[in-house]
Amino acid sequence: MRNVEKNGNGKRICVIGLGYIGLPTASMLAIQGFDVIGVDINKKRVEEIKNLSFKTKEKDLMTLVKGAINSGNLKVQTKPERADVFIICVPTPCIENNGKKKCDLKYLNKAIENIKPYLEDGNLIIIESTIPPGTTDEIYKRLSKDKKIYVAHCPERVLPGNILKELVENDRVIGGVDKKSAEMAKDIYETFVTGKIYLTDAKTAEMVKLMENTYRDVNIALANEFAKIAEEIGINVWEAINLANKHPRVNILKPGPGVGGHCISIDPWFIVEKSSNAKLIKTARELNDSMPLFVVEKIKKIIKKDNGKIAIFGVTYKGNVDDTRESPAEKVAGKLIEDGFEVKCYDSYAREFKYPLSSLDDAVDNADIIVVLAEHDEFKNFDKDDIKHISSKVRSKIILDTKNIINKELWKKEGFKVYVLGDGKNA
Ligand code: SAJ
Repeated sequence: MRNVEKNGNGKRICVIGLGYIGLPTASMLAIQGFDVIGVDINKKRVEEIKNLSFKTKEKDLMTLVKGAINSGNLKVQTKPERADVFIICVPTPCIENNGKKKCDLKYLNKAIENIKPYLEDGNLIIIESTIPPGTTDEIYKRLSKDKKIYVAHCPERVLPGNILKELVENDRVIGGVDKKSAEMAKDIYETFVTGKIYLTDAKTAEMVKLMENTYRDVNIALANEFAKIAEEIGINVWEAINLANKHPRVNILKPGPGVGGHCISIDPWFIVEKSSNAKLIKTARELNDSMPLFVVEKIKKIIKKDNGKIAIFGVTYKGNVDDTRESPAEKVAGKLIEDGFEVKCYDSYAREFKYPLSSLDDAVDNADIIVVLAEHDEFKNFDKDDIKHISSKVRSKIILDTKNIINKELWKKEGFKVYVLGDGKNA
């Protein structure tokens, strides 16, 4: 017997795609009392959710999913069912076609085809996946030929690593193909979102989402360009950014080995795809993509040789997550291997990586340099004994920190030469 509480009003919601957005959203709705069908075409994923054996570094996600399943309100399966609302949370990756990057809508289109047989008059479809401006209207045109349906775009905004808190607390933007669609979607989100909910049209909502991630990408590109300039003119970019940020209207983000993940490194291309005016956006994207090679050049300048062993610390796309998609570490490691270096990667957070992962001891054994590429707490918290142990294994006591996170004094005390990306030491 399903436990349908007041918020659910007996409504059935089918959530398509149980990834890092779909699963928490489906669980949250189930906890609110909606009758939720979570759908994923990946059988293994469905089984892992059912028996709570999926892996996650996301705080409290397991507890939420467990609560949703135990409430009896969340069913997970590989096929959709008839429902009042369909929420689509499938990936929309970037593909390259004739040298041009564009959004690949194949999973979204497949999801639409899969729900089509179950659609009934009065149903609402909400697209959470990130999409180029105009996509929601096109989907509406396609589907409204034979059914009276409502369609809205409600882009997800949560930060991996802090998903559950942001899912509830962040403001949301909902764009409808018409006013009624936007209002119907608001009724759903309002049951668990404590932030404000703003209504607009679908194309504006699509663009807002892309603008948010593009703003961050361009800001990081500026920080990365400053890091390159700092290396050239011989100043420390971290100190300079810190001082510039003391200005009340300046907030420069942090430089690093590049921008990874499946959002910020991809979404700006969906604007470039639609507009020939997107020149700054394209340049920023290319600049961020150039950072892994810049790191490789810095490594070579520091160790002053074209061979040897490199120990990479951290291969995920950012700190304290297990996701390695679009990770700058993949490009850094790939280029070093191509150039003839022996590369060993250590990361206790990563789930899987393109190159084999090693134990800490194997990674640092006889290494000519340690290169930190992700800001995991583990690397920040290495104590005197950890560093002493590492120090006893390496060939050369050199560390390059591309994230400016390690306890430099402790490493120096153990005899390490410490370099930071953008420190201007190789000017
Ligand atoms: N990074 C830097 N310097 C910085 C900040 C980040 O180099 O100062 C790098 C990170 O190391 C990482 C990449 O940028 O490689 C992206 O990390 P992130 O933490 O900035 O963002 P994501 O990709 O994890 O999540 C973003 C968020 N968007 C914004 O903050 C505007 C999140 O709210 C979105 O929901 C998410 O994209 C998404 O799914 O679109």
